[in-house]
Amino acid sequence: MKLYGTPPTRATRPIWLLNELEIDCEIIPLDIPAGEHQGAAFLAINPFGKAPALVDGDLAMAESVAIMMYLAEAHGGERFLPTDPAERALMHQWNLFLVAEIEQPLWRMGLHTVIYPEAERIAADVPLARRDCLRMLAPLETHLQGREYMVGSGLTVADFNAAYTLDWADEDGACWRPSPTVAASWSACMRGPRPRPASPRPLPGCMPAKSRPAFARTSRPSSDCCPASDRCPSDKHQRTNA
Ligand SMILES: N[C@@H](CCC(=O)N[C@@H](CS)C(=O)NCC(=O)O)C(=O)O
Repeated sequence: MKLYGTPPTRATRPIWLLNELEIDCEIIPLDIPAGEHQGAAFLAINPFGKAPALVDGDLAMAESVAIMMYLAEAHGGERFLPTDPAERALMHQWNLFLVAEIEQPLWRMGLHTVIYPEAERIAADVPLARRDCLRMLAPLETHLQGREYMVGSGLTVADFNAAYTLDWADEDGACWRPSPTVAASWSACMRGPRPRPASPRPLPGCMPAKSRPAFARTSRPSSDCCPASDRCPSDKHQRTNA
């Protein structure tokens, strides 16, 4: 089995699960700043031209959360998967919610602060994306009140996805800090036997590289919000990897 992509990209999601499930897999770095993900060799594996991608026998697939699900289902002995159909459905719901409703506005913030060429950035989209993200973080926080896990009574794929995505929100200028409830749920993942994979090198304009064992911070007042320019992902990388 081969997984293309390394932390801090979204490859972190499946790599974390590979580690937790102790699945033997070759991790193949992709030089995204050099455009390796757009080269013919990688496009033959993942026509989307993005990291991560997984190759397992005849299967070649993309999408970080879909890869996590495949790993848990095909190689994980049903670990991190609810057996109850209703709980499994809710795990899917939260996985899609995290990617569509939390990650997407975070990605918009990243695109329009550091990733797009400066001339193509739309500064006005950054506060809109931040607002959209905060609006969706609120029901997630409510959901976690009194719960240790996203779904049911144990860790599932959705918890690892949430820990990764919420760490990004915490890092990336959404002006959000995890409440103690979220922190408790999140730290269940971070405390797992296998720590979140750390970045081997900085990758400007992608993900926060920081790997932290636990979170105990409370929400900050909005007046404490930093301007996006002061909290861009690449800036974080510089500081994290310094
Ligand atoms: N929805 C995809 C997003 C993949 C994605 O955008 N990956 C980034 C790295 S974190 C990438 O390869 N970017 C290069 C590009 O967009 O050209 C997933 O979750 O796997």
